[in-house]
Amino acid sequence: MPAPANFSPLARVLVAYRAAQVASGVLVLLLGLGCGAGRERIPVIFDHDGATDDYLALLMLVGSGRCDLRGVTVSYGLGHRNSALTATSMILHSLGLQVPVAAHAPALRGPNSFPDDWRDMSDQVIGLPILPHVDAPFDSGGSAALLIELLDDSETPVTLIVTEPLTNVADLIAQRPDLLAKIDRLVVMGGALDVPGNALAASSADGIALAEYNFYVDPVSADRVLEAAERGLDIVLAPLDVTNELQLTANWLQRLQRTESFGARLAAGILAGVEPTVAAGEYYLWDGAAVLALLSPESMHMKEVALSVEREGPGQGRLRRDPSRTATVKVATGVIEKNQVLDTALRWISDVHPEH
Ligand SMILES: [Ca+2]
Repeated sequence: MPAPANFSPLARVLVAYRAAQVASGVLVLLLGLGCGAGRERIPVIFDHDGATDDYLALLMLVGSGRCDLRGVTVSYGLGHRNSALTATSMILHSLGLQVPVAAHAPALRGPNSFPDDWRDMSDQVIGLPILPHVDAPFDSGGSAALLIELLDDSETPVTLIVTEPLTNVADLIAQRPDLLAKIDRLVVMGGALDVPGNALAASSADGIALAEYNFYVDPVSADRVLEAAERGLDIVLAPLDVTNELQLTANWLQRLQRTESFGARLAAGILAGVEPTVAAGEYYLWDGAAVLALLSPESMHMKEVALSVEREGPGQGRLRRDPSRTATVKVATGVIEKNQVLDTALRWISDVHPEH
C-alpha cells in the first residue's frame, strides 16, 4: 500500500505544530502527560527498519517515559517498506502519539539484503487485532526530508536512535553535513566487534560470519556514519557483542504474556509470529539494546574504540578497530546483570498505555 502523496500536508502540519511547541517551550500535551511528566525528556527520533524487535524497541522508548519522540523514520532493511510504514503508524496511532512518520525513497537502499524469510516475519504486525485500522500512513515525502525538517526545526540537539542499516543516516549526512551539529547522540544497533557476525554471506574461508546484518546490508553507509565521529558526532554502538547477552527466554515471553497492560499485549502480539524462534533460544533483544544503551548505560560495559567498517569484498560490513581514525565510538560490549536488564525492558514495555 503506497503512501498517498496527499498525506504530506498533514504530516507537515504536525511537524509545524511540534516546532511551534518547541519554540514556545510547551512540550507537553500532544505526546501526553503520561510520558515522563515532571522529568526532563530526551528529544528523540527513532529510525528503524520494521522488524519485530524494532517495534519492541519503539515500545521500550515510549514506555520508559524518558523520551520526547519527535518523529519516526523507516529505512530499507529487515521489514518491507510499506508494511513497516503502516505498522509504525498503527502503533503510534494506538498510543495517541501524533508524531510524523516517513519511509525511505524506494531506491534508497544498500547493495545487500536480509534473507527473504526473515523479511516476511514482521509483515504480520499490520494484521494484529489490537491495533487500530489506519486508512493510510503519514508520510511527509521521505525519511531524509523528515529527518532534515525535524533537525532543522529543533532548537536543541536531538538524539537519533537507529536500528537499521544506516542508509537513512548516511543520506542525511551527505545531504546536510551541517546538521551533524543538531545530533546530540547517534545510538546505533549494528556491527559485531569481538564476536562472530550473523550475515553468513560475508564469511571467512572457514565459514565464520564476519559481519552483522545491519552493517552488511549497507556497508558503505555504515562506514560513512562511523567516519562522522571524526567530525564530532557522538556515537554509541550496541553491536552483537552486547545483544548476544540479551537472549529472550520462554520464561520472559510468558511473563510478558501474563502481564495485563496494553503495551504487554501489543508486544506479545508482535512476538506471536516468532514464538518458535524465542523457544529455540534464537531471539534476542537486538534493537532494544540501542534503547538500553541510551537510557540505561550504567547497566552495560562500555568501551571507547576507534572503528571503521569494511566497505567491500568478502568481509563487507565487518566492524573493525581502525587506528587510522582518531575519534572513538562508545561501544556497549556486554551487560552487567542480564536478568535486571531484561526486567527493565519488560517493565518499559508493560508501561506503554494508549494515552501516551
Ligand atoms: Ca532493525
